[in-house]
Amino acid sequence: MLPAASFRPNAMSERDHLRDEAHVLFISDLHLSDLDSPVTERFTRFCRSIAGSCESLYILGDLFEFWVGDDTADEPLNRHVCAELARVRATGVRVHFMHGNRDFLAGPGFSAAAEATLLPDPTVIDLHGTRTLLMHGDLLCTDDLAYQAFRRQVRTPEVQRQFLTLSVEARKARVGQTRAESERVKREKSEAIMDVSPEAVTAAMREHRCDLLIHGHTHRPGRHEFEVDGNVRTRWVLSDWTLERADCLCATREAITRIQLA
Ligand code: LP5
Ligand code: MN
Repeated sequence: MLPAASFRPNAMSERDHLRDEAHVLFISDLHLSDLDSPVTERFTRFCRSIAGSCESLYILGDLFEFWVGDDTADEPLNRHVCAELARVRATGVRVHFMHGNRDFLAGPGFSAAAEATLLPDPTVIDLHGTRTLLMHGDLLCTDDLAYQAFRRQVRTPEVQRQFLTLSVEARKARVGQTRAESERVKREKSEAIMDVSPEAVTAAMREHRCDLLIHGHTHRPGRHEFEVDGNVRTRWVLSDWTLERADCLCATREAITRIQLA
């Protein structure tokens, strides 16, 4: 049984942590956008370092800066990322991918190219005996009403179908406009609104009967412990990957540890 609230300081080396077949790794928010960027290089090194050495890798969304359709799976960056994941899978590591708000159009074409299983958001897994709730995290930002309205709209099959009828170039232009508008609107939102709502966290953990939650999206890496209905619950927030920082969570049978990769 994994003690959900336990934390072990990062005393071992990154390599030691990654080399154990019972390890389960979690990453999110890499926002990969450029084949030649240092962040993509770090992702490549990460994939090669975990090959054959852990049980599973969970990618909890926003692996890509954006994914405008599976017909772009052959573009250089996308092809590289999918090939690296497929190589990881070929060494016996199960690769799971949950959509983020940037790459929710990754579908069967992505899944086949990366040999990754697509997970719904939310998903409950058995993590070494502990029921664990996995989410991208955006669904928990319930105070961000404008975003939740936007999310509902772009997650409808009809809107997606129409978007996918556009040329790849037109889709990218549309994403560029939406990104610019999103950045403009975000400047007017408070930090609190763009974080998860504690009530939404509690409700999700209650509904799914989980004492442990792992998510990304907010780019506010942390570990939060709180009590609900007399139980201690733990929420781990994954880090985004930038030039300055990147990490993964590593769950062994004994503990969950944050491994700094940058
Ligand atoms: O992404 P991040 O973390 O910076 O911000 C998010 C929320 N923003 C978004 C928008 C995405 O960044 C845009 C890119 C999506 C790519 C998807 C590809 C496929 C599209 C397919 C369409 C069918 O998710 C942001 C949150 C923030 O997280 C924190 O949680 O606040 O939410 C917003 O900014 C949304 C705005 O509040 C409302 C919507 C503005 C966009 C309006 C569209 C205008 C289009 C212009 C065209 C002329
Ligand atoms: Mn996100």
